[in-house]
Amino acid sequence: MKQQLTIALSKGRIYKDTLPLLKHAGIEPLDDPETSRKLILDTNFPNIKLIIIRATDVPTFVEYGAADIGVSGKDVLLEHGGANVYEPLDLEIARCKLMVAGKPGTLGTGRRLRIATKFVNSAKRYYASKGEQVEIIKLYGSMELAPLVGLADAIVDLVDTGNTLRANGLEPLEHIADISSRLIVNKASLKTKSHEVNEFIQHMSDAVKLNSASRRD
Ligand code: PRT
Ligand code: MG
Repeated sequence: MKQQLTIALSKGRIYKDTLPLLKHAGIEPLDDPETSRKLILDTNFPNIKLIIIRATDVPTFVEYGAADIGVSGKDVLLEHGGANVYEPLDLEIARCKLMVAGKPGTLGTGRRLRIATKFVNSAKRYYASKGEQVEIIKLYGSMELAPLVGLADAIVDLVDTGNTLRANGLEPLEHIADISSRLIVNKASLKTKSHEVNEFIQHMSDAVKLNSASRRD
């Protein structure tokens, strides 16, 4: 008898990029979270379920064992701080960069900067590591607006193509971290469901290798 596995995913780019990896492991959800309102999705494996939650909640569900496994952006893990979970695999999906961005010429004025971000902990850590005093303002979205309306001098945000910054007359100023999504695993599940969990990690690891090989072609 196979043990139950619950896998936590967020809608949007993480779901979209995780789906082909799951498919390589032979796992296919029986519903589409983008159109269905269901929060628990059955798969073609009776012992595997997907739960669909906010990206920032994934480490919490996995830490408390409400999900055995999750897929979480490194930005979320860094910001969450020491989520007590294993992080066995870089899935190399949903890649982007955590950056400081602002209007051209924002930096180097010697003035104490005001930084708007939803990544408060990561921003604090970054400026502390540089020994730079800044004032941080917590926002929950639309960070790009802050420098345009004088709320902040610069922002700390995720950048992928840079289109969002450009469209708002901003540019990347400093690189903080490369980001990709990670597989995270509940510590107890790794022991009590070790066969199922390790088999899943192995399948995903094979799928990542295939994915990166096909990117190089
Ligand atoms: O949207 P919601 O509030 O529900 O949650 P979320 O924003 O955490 O989720 P989602 O699905 O938007 O992002 C999930 C994960 O995808 C993030 O945690 C990152 O690890 C990863 N990821 C990869 C990104 C991006 N690329 C990205 N470009 N997350 C967000 N963006 C945003 C960025 O914040 C900015 O607004 O896209 C915009 C910039 O994109 P470019 O291409 O214009 O540079
Ligand atoms: Mg978003």
